[in-house]
Amino acid sequence: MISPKAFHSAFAAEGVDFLAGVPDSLLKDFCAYVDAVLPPESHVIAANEGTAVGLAAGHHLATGGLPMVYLQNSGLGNAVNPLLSLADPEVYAIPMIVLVGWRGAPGVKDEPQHLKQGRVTPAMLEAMEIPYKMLEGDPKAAAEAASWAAETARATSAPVVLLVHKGAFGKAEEKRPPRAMPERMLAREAAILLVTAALPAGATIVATTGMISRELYDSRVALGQDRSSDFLTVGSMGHASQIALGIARAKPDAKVVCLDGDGAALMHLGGMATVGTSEVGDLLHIVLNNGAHDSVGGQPTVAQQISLTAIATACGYDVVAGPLENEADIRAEVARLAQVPGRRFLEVRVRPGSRADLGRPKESPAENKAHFIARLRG
Ligand SMILES: Cc1ncc(C[n+]2csc(CCOP(=O)(O)OP(=O)(O)O)c2C)c(N)n1
Repeated sequence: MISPKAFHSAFAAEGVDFLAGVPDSLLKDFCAYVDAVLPPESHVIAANEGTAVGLAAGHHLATGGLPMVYLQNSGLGNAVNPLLSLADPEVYAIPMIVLVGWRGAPGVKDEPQHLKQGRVTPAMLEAMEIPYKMLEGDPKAAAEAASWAAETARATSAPVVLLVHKGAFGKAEEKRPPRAMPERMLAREAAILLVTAALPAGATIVATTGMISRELYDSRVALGQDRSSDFLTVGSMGHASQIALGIARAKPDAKVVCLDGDGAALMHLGGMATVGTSEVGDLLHIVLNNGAHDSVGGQPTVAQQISLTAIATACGYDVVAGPLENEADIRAEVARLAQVPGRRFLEVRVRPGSRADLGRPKESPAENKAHFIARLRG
């Protein structure tokens, strides 16, 4: 396996002096290592993969340095635009090394949302005319790939990609110590249970990517509750609020709720401006803010350093509440917000972390969709 420390040192020796990216489960030990050892001036956890390319480009323009961008292949789509219209040699010709976690690589068992993206990732890179090499767990090959990537990026003044297989990285040699957290802070799953219990039965829930959807599903199974009003957004991180908005616009009589994550809300923050300025009668947007990308390793987001509620207010939501942490407050506020009309926003602060035995939905996305639309369209 590749040591995150040795891998980072190999790139540092090649002159890579700035990193930006969005965390990924396959890269989580590399992400955790760089998050622990690099000072804030040389590492940024970006809002989305496209903005990471922008940050890398700005760094190169200012310093001439060679930046690295890291991302999961799910986020390649977010990065395509600035890779092709900013960094591309036919536009501004910005050298950068792009480390891509290859979920859904052919032959590797993975979740449904990763299979197509995994299968087409090399073809996407070929179509984009970006040179790439694959990285498995061999440390010697990784060191050679670092030299190849740096030389090629500089020689062509363009992005190059390293496509990283599952299990390629060993454990992070250093990790940022866990954030101090009040003992009584709610777990996300407990908050989901409180919210669903306080909502009217049959409310239409659109849940975001990662553990929020998995915990919603598991809690329904454990309680023997109907799941046909839950849409589990297994992929397309950051789009749950817009899916909910699309439903609420088309179905004014439906009680529509978005269960969002802070990383997802930040990824496409502009969506809040669209919600806040849309003529929509009934949409409750709840962000479960744990200040982390918990689903892929717990790397921090900036969501607890900013005010999501101030953003919601400024975007024009009709009613804004929170941040709340306390059980009784959350129960009462969800029950109140469920009764008032308009675009409502609630921020709930929760602790990072999940149950070790958290399951995954047994239904496929197609089955989830079939049950969901049968109920929604009646
Ligand atoms: C476009 C895209 N980028 C990255 C990922 C990988 N990913 C899946 S869940 C997740 C973190 C979500 O964080 P947040 O919304 O805060 O929810 P939490 O996991 O903390 O509950 C990431 C980065 C993805 N699925 N899609």
